[in-house]
Amino acid sequence: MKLKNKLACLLLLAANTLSAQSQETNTNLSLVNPMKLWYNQPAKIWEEALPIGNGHVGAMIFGNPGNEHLQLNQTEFWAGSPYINANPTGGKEALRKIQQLISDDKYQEAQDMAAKNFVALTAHGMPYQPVGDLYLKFKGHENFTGFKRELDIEHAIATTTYTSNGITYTREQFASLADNAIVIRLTADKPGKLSFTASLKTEQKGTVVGKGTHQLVLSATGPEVNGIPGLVKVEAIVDIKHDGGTVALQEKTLAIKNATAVTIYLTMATNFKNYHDLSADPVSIAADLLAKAEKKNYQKEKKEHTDIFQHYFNRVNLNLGTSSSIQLPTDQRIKAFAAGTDPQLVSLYFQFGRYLLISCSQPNGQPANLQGMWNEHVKPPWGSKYTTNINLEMNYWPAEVANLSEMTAPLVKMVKELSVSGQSSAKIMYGARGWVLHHNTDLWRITGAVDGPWGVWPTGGAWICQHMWEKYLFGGDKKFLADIYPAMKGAAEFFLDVLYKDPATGWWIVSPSASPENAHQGFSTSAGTTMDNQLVFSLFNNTIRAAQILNADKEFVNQIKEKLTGLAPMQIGQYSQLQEWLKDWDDPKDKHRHISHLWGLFPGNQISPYRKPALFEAAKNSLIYRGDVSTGWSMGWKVNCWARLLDGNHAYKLIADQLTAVESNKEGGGTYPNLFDAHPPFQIDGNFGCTSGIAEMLLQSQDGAVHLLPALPEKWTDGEVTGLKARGGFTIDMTWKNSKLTRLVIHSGLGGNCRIRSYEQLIMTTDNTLVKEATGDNPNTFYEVADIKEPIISPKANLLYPAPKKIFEFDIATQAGKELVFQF
Ligand code: FUC
Repeated sequence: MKLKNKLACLLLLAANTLSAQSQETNTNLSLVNPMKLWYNQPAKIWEEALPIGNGHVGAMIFGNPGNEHLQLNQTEFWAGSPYINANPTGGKEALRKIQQLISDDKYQEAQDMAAKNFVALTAHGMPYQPVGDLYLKFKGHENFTGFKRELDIEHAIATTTYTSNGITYTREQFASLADNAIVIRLTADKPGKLSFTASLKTEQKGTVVGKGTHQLVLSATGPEVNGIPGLVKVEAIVDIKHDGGTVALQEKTLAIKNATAVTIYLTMATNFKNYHDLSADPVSIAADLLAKAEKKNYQKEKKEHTDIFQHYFNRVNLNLGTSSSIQLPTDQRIKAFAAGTDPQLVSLYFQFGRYLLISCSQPNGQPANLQGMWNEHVKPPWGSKYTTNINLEMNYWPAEVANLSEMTAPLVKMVKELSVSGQSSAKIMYGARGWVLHHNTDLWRITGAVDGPWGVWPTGGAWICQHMWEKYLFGGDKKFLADIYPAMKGAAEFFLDVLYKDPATGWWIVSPSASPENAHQGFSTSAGTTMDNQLVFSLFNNTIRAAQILNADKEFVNQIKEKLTGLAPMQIGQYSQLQEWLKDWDDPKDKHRHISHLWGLFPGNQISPYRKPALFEAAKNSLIYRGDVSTGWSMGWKVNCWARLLDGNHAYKLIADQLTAVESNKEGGGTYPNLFDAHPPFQIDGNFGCTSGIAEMLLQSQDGAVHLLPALPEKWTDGEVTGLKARGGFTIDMTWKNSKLTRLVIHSGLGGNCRIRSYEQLIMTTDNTLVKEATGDNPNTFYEVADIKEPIISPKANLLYPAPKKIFEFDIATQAGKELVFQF
């Protein structure tokens, strides 16, 4: 009570004065921090082009005055057709033999057998496909001045302007969130000066034909791959609306002459209904979409699109400081970032991650794939599909904390689908109940093992179920929990059936498996890897808690509890590292891009400085051994890990590593001129991973409290963030000056206790009654933390147990729908 009274003294503003204040802040922010990617020249390569998308259709825009190029995608257009890929030669007998071979340390034989009996006969999954390209040719516009192209990520509109022959031309493009169409508006600043031709091309098996006087229609079918027939049909329609002038069809080209303004509508649709049904009619869907979009005039369409986009985008503002660097084009800013004078590039990169998620992951669409939704290749890197041993999950790391929860809708749908399609792999390959997912899936929701023995990793289901549980922790929606619980239960059921009792230790482990894509002594195949132990531990815990909240399955819960207590604990090895494998095989010189054993640090919540500090120290040692510079997504993951290790300067260093300019696929990991992440090649996970990492530096809530500014780097002395989300249904705004928190707003969505944690030096208060030692327990069940087992520590380890930074915590009672404002 005493604490609360003291806190009440700090309460400065009543809730109803708040909205006026935040609005003022927002306006200021957008003035000093324009959310634009811009360039002084057209894109020469795809990685310079600018992405637009609405979760269904998308384009990469090159902005070339003489020959505009929009590379087109539709998220349901993939190779192949419905299939399952569980290797039928697997099964219980092969499984027992492989498990025995691993227990006998016969890894070569075990791996050979796993490859033969468990890897799919179709070898890989099906690749995501490009639909084609729209070209707009403007004769005589090869010579131009005053060129600028930009992507305004606050309005989700791409614009190109230039002057040619004394006329200024403007092109505006967006993938409408209001109607499922790409809309292109071309204008000239003098009447009748707009003349060009429009054509469609495709590398796919198909045709382009003209229709009437002002339409082009592309009809194509996806390719067959590895014996799976290509049966996805796509239809794209281009329709021209013009103010003044004429339009005529010349074979397969539309010729527009002497117009003043032209609006091009482009719709795309497929025959895909769901992962086992291709009975939709792309022709009528594409035509209906077109008719619907064209009912509105351009300005109305644009406004509706922007309004929907901003409903999501405007929830979060981030200001980490301003500098004159914003006067430079984006490609030059990336090159200059290492100089350390452009804090706004970090906020731009953060918001670009949010822009990308809104643009490529929408309800009723497909989840963001390895390239989000933007792919120009018929044979894309790794199939541009879904790699589930890090990449798919990383795409969704920013979704909750960066206030874009709705964007997880396609992931939730995918989990439900996998929980059905994965039953065949569980049964055929393991003779088990429930469902399993290995390290890849595609449009057809395959769940068997692919690629090679490293694909025999059956814990993908446990990982994506973690996202479902986390979604509940952030939003507190019990209906959602009840809806997704059967998928969590099925994932847990699989492990109840397949866990193997390690003869050497007596622990329940996953066998065979791998530590994603790393090898011990030259072998992928192993058992009881740390990541698997952490994943199954979380899945079991979360499923128990979900069942208890829903008052369901008491007997089942008891079964899980029994196995949970027998799972392998985390182990600290001879180099004082968190062991990656069950045995102490780690090589401190290993720089492998995956840091799978640190799953428990991030995205999991099993390693904390305030509970079992030995694990925290060992995780830190492991990360130091692994090094910083790596593939794009690996650096993105490390930003999050250093944030969780509460080292803001090291997290910032990783952001700088990730913002290293990369201009070709022959260079290392970093960032392309269009701010896309370079694995290399382009992979969108690095964008999302780093976006999440920036949020984790400012706010964490996985450890029993809402930790304010947990990993603020020295470079971000002053800043402001509004709208970040914390577990327990809280939305947090913070302002800090001279590295001290000056203002805090807690918006409570669900009510209940909010336990705030921060560093002593961060909050300017001398009121010691506020200081309360962290205990780790929390009355708010939403972010209650699981009881982690004591680690086993090698006698050779030399742990130092440095004292963690001094923190304090205080509890605040909140009311649902109310805001509390503190000024320090
Ligand atoms: C995993 C990673 C690779 C790449 C691929 C798509 O296999 O190990 O680095 O990101 O997924």
